[in-house]
Formats: sequence, structure tokens, C-alpha cells
Amino acid sequence: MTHARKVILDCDPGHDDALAILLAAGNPAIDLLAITTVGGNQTAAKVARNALAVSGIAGLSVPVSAGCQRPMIRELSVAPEIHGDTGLDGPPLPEPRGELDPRHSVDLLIETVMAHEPGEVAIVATGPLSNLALAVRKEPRLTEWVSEVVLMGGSYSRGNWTPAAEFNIWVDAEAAEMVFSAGWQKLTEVGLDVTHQALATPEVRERIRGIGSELSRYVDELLDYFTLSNADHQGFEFPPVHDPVCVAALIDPSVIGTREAFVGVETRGRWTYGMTVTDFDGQLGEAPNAQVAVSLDHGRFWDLVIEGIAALPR
Ligand code: PIR
Ligand code: CA
Repeated sequence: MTHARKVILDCDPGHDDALAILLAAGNPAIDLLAITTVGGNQTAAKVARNALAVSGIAGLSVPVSAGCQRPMIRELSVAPEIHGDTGLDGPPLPEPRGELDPRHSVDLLIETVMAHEPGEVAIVATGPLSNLALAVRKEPRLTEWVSEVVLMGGSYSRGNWTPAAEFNIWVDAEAAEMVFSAGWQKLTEVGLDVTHQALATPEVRERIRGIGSELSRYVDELLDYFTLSNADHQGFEFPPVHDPVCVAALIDPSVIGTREAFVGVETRGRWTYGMTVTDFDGQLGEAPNAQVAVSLDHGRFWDLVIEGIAALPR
């Protein structure tokens, strides 16, 4: 574990966020320091509780806290069409044991980063970017201290919540703009272009069932629900499992291919609110601010997720 990467996961579980937690817990190259949560797929209270329960079944004992209840400017929009009324519909979720950390996620995030050396901690963000935006305003040194931000959000080709916008960016585009323009040491954007290739195919599902543990059965049932909701509302035969791609890319950078670009977030468009505008060719004359994921090694990605689940004790 000496070379494990110290990571804070900021998430809104969420079926795929739950898998990101399990991968972070199950892979020895990740030293998870804290789980912070943000209103997104469901309300802040629901996703905080979900994160605590999932951390329990993953055998984690890291602080889990509740964060922003609403975006910077807009009202919160949630995604019950995809994640259900609880945010983790499908299999019954065990009662969380233990308590949420009393700190607001913005404070837990800042305190955890600043308790380490500059360059020691990476942040993975798999929900709306409200917490991270507030954190970098409250503690501007965060951009120097954090080694890398890897976020699931946006795309350069299409949206999933509007024709132009991906859900996490669209929920709080003002926060997303604050995060993209903050000036991080490194910002990796894992968008739909890549996560729409991270499909839970029948072969993948068979391998998960083959693990044969209580946890693998829970994951299988989560994916049953996620398959149906993605089929009904997004037209997918097999569901894209977005969020663990960020964790996998930290474990093994070869999981994704990236290209440097300037990414701007549209906060004023008539039809394009929440769109990420990706300038690979420097046409806007802005300095690049992101490493944008452009390809996925599907086999390597699922190997990591499946090994991670298999490595957990339950
Ligand atoms: C929202 C999500 C997933 C699918 C839809 N249709 C809407 C959530 C996931 O948790 C992921 O982080 C991101 N938001 C994908 O848009
Ligand atoms: Ca998410």
C-alpha cells in the first residue's frame, strides 16, 4: 500500500457511483481518504446515506459526509428516472452502520487535502461539481495542493440530459465552470464520449455473477435495475457504467486515452445550458485546461472493476 494513491471521492450515489466506491475500496492502488457527497442523482440527504451504506458493505471505515444540497444558482434537479426514488433503487440497501461525519463535505474535503503534503491527494468527482467549486473558493490553495482532479462529466459529442448537456455538468453548470477554470495542476475530464463505451454487457454481467459473493449478488441486482432504467429512458441495450472509469483511470492511466484541450462550460446558451465546449485545436485561443478522455480500454476497465469486487471481503 506504500505507493497507493491517496484519493477523495466526491459523489452522488447513484448506481455507478456505488461501483466507483467499490472499485476504490477493492483496489490496493487506491488509498481512499474520505467520501464526500453532493445533491445530484438524488437529494443530498439520500445520496449521503447511500454513500455511508455502500462504504459499509465495502468494509471501508473512512469519513463520509453530506455536502451541497443545491447548485450555486439553480434549483436542484434529480434523476429518479435513472436511479429511482432512493437513488439506489433495486436490491434492498442495508441500513448504514455508523454515522455521517458531522463536517460539511466542503470542509471535509478541504481539511483532508490540506492535512497532506502538496501533490499527495487526488480528487475523483462523479456528481455535480457544487462541492468542489465551493471548496476551491473557500481554500484557493486547493489547486496547488491537489495533484489531480479526475471528473465524470460533459462530453464533446453529445449530451444525455439535454441534446447538448451531460447530467453532472447540467445540474450545476456554474459550479462546473468554476471548476474547469480554477487552474488545477491536472484536470482529467472523463465524459460521455468514453463512458458510453463502459457498457455492462452480458459477458461482463456473467463475470460479476461468477464471483459468487454476497457483494457480487448485490452489484448484479444494482445492474439489473440500471439496465432497465437506462433502456427505458436512454435507449441503451446495456447500461453505461460511467463513474468507475474515473477511479480506474487513476489506478491505471492506460484505461483511457486522452487529448489536451480547452474546455468551457456553457452557462448562457438558449439550447445548450450545461454543454462542455471542447476546443482540441486551439481555435478559441484559450490555454488548455483539461486532459479530455477520448478512448476506453473496455477489457482492462472491467477487469479492474471485477477484480475490485472480488477482492472485497463480503
Ligand atoms: C445521470 C447519471 C447517469 C445516467 C443518466 N441518464 C443521468 C449520473 C451518473 O451517476 C454519472 O455520474 C453521470 N450522472 C452521467 O451523466
Ligand atoms: Ca454520479
